[in-house]
Amino acid sequence: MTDLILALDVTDKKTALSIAETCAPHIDAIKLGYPLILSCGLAIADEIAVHDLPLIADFKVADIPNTNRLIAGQVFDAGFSSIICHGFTGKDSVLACVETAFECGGACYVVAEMSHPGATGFFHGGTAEKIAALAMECGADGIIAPATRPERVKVLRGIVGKRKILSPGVGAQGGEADTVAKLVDGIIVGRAIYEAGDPAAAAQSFAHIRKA
Ligand code: NUP
Repeated sequence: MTDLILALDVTDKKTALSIAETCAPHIDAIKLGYPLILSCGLAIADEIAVHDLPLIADFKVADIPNTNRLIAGQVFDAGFSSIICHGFTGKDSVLACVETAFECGGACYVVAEMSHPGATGFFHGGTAEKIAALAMECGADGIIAPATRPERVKVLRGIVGKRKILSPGVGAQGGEADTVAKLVDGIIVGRAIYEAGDPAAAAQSFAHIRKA
């Protein structure tokens, strides 16, 4: 069982609501990030919440502990169930997100290694491994690891054990759902679904990884 998480990175409110509605029966969670929230405001979370799916806030929070705490508080007040933060900021900043998530009954995921080609410049050479270990030390619920590099996901799995791995990069970035789904707890898919002529059918095309 691997979750299918829709990355709803559209900027038009009507489009976002329509895609959320048609895809809802075929997905396990919806991830909202800067594109939609900056365009429509945080309150869009309320309108998307009607589908009763967990909402993940992908703000990749990366500030000092006090600011991280304030950001995470806003996210959970708005009805999100999870937050994504960066880990390179260090233990105190990550702890601020993890603790706020815990206090609010939510979850916190730490970006261990990003999925785009340029990410190798900073995340390789031991950094991703250190961040994954830090995430575990801080009690995070899991990490974000790249579907574009299954071999790296395997390495990071060795560090996080049974804690969750959510993995973006399937489809538009070249990652293969079937390969990575076996290694992770959730795949995050954006353009391959929301840019499809029929987003619901595109979401449904991942049904086998949700059952496997
Ligand atoms: O390393 C990361 N890569 C990545 O693509 C961390 C992320 N959070 N994401 C997000 O996943 C990205 O911001 C987008 O929302 C989604 C992938 O979208 P797509 O490439 O499937 O369209």
